[in-house]
Amino acid sequence: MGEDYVKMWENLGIDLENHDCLLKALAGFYQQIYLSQENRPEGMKYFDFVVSEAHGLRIKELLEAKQQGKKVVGAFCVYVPEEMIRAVDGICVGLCAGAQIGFEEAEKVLPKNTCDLIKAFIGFKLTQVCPYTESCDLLIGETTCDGKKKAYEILNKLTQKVYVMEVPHMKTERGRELFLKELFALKNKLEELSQQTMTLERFKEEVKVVNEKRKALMRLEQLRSYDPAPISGLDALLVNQIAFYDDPVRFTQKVNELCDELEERVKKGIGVKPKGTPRILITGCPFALPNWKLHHIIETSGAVVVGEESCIGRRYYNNLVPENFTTIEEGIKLLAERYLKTPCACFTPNPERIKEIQNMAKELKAQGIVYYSIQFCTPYLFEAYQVESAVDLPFLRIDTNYSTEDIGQLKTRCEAFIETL
Ligand code: BJ8
Repeated sequence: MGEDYVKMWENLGIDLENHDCLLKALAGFYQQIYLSQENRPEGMKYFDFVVSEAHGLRIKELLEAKQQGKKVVGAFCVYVPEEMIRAVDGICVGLCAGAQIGFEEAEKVLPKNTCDLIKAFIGFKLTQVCPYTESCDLLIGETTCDGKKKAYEILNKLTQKVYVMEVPHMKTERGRELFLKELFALKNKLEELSQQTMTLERFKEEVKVVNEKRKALMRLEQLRSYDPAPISGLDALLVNQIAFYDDPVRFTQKVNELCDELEERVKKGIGVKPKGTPRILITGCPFALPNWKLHHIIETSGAVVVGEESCIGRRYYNNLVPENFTTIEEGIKLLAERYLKTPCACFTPNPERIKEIQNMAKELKAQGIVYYSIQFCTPYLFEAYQVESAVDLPFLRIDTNYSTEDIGQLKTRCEAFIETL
């Protein structure tokens, strides 16, 4: 990344020394994990570029937009509706973190038995390494799991920028009413922040923009159903991760271009791995950027990952918001319905998730399921039992964290599992 960004990072309050370590580590991992893959689609070049400029050009764009009066809003969960943020001229960025940075500092303020996703976003803040967090005018938290809920109190103490929306834990009539009221309250908060009143026209426009992004991601997923798989799980994961940072219109266009190329590959029978390579569906916790560990292990152990039942995956792009509403109230109601279809393990009961896994396994012709939970993530660890009893495929549970220490052991387990498929 160019020298000219240093001033920008300094102005944002980034700790340049810590940040430099992060960028160097990231570049090394990227080279080793991504650029060493064979037969990657040409269309991945754009996403490589986005990664290389994630802390540079994209931050510059955000800061320029802020100068024009736009607000940058950070979110940690796919229950936060980006359509509403965009409808008041805001820019939504995902802030979940997928690297073991600042854990020593984080463990001074969080219990040690907190999941790494939470430790990472608190650690990133405490060590001042995330230009996205530092660019945000508002951070939207949500009442999903206990760890996140309580961590937002600490994050607010550190930033004074956190707004928490209440997400129910049951999809009952009362739960739905609560969520709808929360979306109306969020609308007020966003209007107050942006000093703009949401208009019907703009809201409809942004619903369409986000729908188009979700459609493109679903198109990409469907292309992974072919054998040989035209794209690696690692590359598809990267596209899904970038969905939370990039400009949505540009991103959608690039995903569609990539899909055009993949369709050509499918027609010609070109794949990233030979036909007949064992196919894995991953289900579980989200893979925040740059968490590529499990995909890398699986794909260097003789299999290909063909889908993710995850928030960095189908939970994010499945289900669209109908676009034919005629009032803002009606639109928010449709938005609430769409978001409440997301089958997060923080809900009880959560039978929709099992159905989704079964559908995905069938549609993507998966031969085995890898159940991924981040250590100490109670909701997903608990749900493993229900999922395992309901699916009719070989099943491997992986309970891990962001460290590299268990890679050898996980690789041995994955190889043994894949051999049985
Ligand atoms: S909709 S999965 S993004 S809450 S891994 S922090 S659950 S202890 S991330 Fe999530 Fe929204 Fe649900 Fe998706 Fe807690 Fe588990 Fe940690 Fe987690």
